[in-house]
Amino acid sequence: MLFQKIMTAVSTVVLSVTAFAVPVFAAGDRLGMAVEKQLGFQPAATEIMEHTTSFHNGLLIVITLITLFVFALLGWIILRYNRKANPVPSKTTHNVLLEVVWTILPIIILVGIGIPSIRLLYFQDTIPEADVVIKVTGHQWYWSYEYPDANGLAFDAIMLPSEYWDSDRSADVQADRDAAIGDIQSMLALAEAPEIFRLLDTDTRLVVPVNQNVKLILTADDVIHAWAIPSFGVKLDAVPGRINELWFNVRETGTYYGQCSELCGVRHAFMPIVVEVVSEEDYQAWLARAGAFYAEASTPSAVRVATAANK
Ligand SMILES: [Cu+2]
Repeated sequence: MLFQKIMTAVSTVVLSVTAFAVPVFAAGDRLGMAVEKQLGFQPAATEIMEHTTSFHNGLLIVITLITLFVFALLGWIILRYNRKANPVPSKTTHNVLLEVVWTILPIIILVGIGIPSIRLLYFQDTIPEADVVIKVTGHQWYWSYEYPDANGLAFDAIMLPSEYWDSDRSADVQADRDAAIGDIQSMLALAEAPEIFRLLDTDTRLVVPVNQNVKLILTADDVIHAWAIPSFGVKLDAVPGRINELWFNVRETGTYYGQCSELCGVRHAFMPIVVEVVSEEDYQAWLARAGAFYAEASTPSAVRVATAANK
């Protein structure tokens, strides 16, 4: 029968699409960034993202079943009750049982979705005891970071210019590019020069220790920005004159990328976020190096004045 053939075809298509979307894809050896031909989310680097991914996958099954059910009902009505197949229509207007079922069933489904959803929201929103606190400020169009517990260590993170990737770049640009890579390498004490990515890499990186609770205090100094790292499962607005908080605890060392996620002006797309997650020893060593390296360069003037007044 034609109807059955159509339904089989449709369910095959929907199910195969779902089957592709459900697994958490391993992104090869590269953590924390989108990869070519990726389907679904980036691999989860925190417990928050792990819960978010499995909640998403569960919901996908629910909405697929509902869609198939509604589609089947539509098909059934179109084929079984068209004018040719059913020339004398029924005059029925009410069916108490049916009406009770189609009210109660959606309520049960919504409550079933709502409970894990609210549980996840609270898990994200409840900030645990923080091991590291960092203040993040959004600007048009870059991010700046302050480590209040590290003698006012503060620096800006500005996107590396796209011309670094031009195939016909001049010797000057190449020299700048090499210097930028060299700075990242020496700040992080990497054995090899890091690979850099156009529109994603910044001149400095936010550095945090692995397996520790990191709390970010977010604000902005001009318009609303949003600080987001997909593989951490965090995305929060940075609002001028307000303080927002988020937390994450990353399980694996590596480089993780994100971008400003609130339309904030013409260069909104050009204020990426790079987080380097390192071991506790590397973190302490970085703090010592960064303290000296960034001290004069970018300590906010208010901190410099306060420090000078205390001397
Ligand atoms: Cu922004």
